[in-house]
Amino acid sequence: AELERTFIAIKPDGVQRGLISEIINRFERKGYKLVAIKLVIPTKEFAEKHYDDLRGRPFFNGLCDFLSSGPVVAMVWEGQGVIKYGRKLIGATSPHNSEPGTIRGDLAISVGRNIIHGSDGPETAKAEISLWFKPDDLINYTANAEKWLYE
Ligand code: YYY
Ligand code: MG
Repeated sequence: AELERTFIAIKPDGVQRGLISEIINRFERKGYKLVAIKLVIPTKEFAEKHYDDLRGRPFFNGLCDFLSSGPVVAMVWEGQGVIKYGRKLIGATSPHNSEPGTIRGDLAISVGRNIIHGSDGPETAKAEISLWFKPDDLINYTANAEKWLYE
């Protein structure tokens, strides 16, 4: 149905804590469609590109060190409203402010170990998807449940 796509990444803390399936499950059971996925250890330079808009912030260096410190699950999820609602599923940046029921609210404590990344708007979604994936990595297919998810 809807071709809106967002970039979602499980950061090294989420991977090491065994939360890959827990996080994927929340997007999957909502009804969103997985269109790309890979496990990758980003270089520091790549992490800096990903977080380019945060260059100059006091936590920038530590954040990029952290993102490049181990395996990351990089994904693209598709569905109606997935960019904005994906951020809702994730919760506020600081887990102190994330509501229970959200991924960060339920599963994380510190802002610097908040286990997941999600694009914050249509422009960043487009930029992040093309930074992390080649066009050929994105799989176009019809999910069986689509006619039960969309009118
Ligand atoms: O998009 P989101 O991940 O919710 O927050 P951003 O403001 O884009 O910051 C990216 C990343 O930086 C955040 O997930 C944790 C880290 N960070 C931090 O360590 N300390 C802060 N005060 C703000 C953000
Ligand atoms: Mg952000």
